[in-house]
Amino acid sequence: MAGVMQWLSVASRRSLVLSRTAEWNASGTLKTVPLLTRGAHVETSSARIEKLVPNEYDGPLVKTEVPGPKTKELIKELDAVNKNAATVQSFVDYDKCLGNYMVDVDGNRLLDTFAQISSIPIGYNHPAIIDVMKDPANLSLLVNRPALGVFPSGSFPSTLANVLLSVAPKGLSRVQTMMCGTCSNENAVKQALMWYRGKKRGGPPTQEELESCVIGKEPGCPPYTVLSFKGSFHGRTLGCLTLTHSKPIFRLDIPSMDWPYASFPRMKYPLEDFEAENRAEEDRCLKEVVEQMEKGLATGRDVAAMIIEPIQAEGGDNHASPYFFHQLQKICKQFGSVFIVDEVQTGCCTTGHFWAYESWNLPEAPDMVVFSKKMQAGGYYFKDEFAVDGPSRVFNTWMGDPPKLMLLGAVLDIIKRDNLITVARESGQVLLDGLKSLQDKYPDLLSRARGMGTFAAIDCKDPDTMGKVSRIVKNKGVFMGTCGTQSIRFRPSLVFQPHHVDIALDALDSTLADISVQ
Ligand code: PSZ
Repeated sequence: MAGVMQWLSVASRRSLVLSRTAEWNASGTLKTVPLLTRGAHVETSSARIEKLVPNEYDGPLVKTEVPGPKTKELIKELDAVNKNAATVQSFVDYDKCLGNYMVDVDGNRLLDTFAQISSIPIGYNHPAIIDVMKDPANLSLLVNRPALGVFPSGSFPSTLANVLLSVAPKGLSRVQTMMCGTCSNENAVKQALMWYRGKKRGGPPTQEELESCVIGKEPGCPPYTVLSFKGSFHGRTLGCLTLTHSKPIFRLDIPSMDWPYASFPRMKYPLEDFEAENRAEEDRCLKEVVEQMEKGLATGRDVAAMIIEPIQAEGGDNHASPYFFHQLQKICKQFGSVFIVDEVQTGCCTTGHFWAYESWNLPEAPDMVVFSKKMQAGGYYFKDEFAVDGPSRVFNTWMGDPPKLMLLGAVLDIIKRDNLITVARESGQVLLDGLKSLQDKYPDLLSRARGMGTFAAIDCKDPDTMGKVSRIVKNKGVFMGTCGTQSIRFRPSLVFQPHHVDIALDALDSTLADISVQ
């Protein structure tokens, strides 16, 4: 009964959100909110919904089993070429995708709450992005990819300043572009290590250092380390793998650096019922961090930097409180280490803040903030004092991709124009309320509903149930991601509105009902 009451209150709160949306846009047209699937059960909402992406579809449409026959055929074809196609979920007809809807080659139209592993900022084929690509004035930048370290275009400095620095974390006045999240982390960490060594050395490198470093020996290659956290994901290159501790598949068979790690808090939910336990859990983890820092100093293996995700994403959507991050920043300051925050997945508004770390209200920003995914361009912001101390210390052929910055410029305009941070907050609230109601309704199947903005997740009873949920819900027209060992996660784009949340929750509800009777 309690569950039903909560569900009703969610529904009424949801209609409040919708009617407010209608108020904002008097010219909004009446739209239906269909409840998907073969056989077409269609629900109609009386609310007037303004679609943030013009002409977006009204709902999912499932024509075949998902994955369908064409997708299965193409998986075989791809696998014959690369022998690595086992992860492919759908082949996509990108011409037909729009807004929150992904259309596959079998003609199935799925509401996409995963948005290409959390990397689509304003939906598929948003007109603002299409316009940038169609503009003939941008053509030469699109077809000539520069080696940015040596031959950038004349517009590059102003693009960095106007686009990337316009959303820079407060106090981080410098930015370095890169090509993906992993290589951004890799170079941010390298830059932090160089800074730390330079600070310790206090002058130019010695001849002995120059000679020893090229064969990977001390003193040129110092035994300094970077601390990371259990459950983390920072990328899959040789360097970043040492910092990644989520799943065996990432690290199996790869030699690794002997660098320290500490536990990341494992919070109990609902948070308000477990305040004391959760604080004790965070203190336990902080103690491990301090022990590692002290051990490093005592053994000459200084912890030069620490890297952490605001919410551990791949590792299972693990959250910690602002207190935890405040303490980490303090510890880094105390030990003279660089505090690096990996916002590759949390950045760009999805949590209801432009950068997730803003929710912690730190006395000052982290020393470095890494981005990619929804930002379209990869890279990292850093405080002036962490700048490289000479040419070619952070360098490669492309060092980024200027057209991605043009896209980001258009994305940021839309984020502002359509107030998408507020949309992420509102949709996030509806989503979390709905997940909590489902958890009350299916207590044997679901637990630990959690989220910040639309960056949300819920745990399934076991890994097998997670697999079932993701498979069945897809066949009801909604694509949902997974993370950790048994979580369903939501990573929609920023144009994911409350009426999309309704569709996703209805599909999840009906999926859980199916599983309950199995
Ligand atoms: O399996 C994989 O390699 C995956 S699945 C999702 C990711 C990687 N996420 C990428 C990611 C991230 O979530 C965080 C917090 N930091 C770094 C990365 C690496 O970014 P990419 O994949 O762009 O190199």
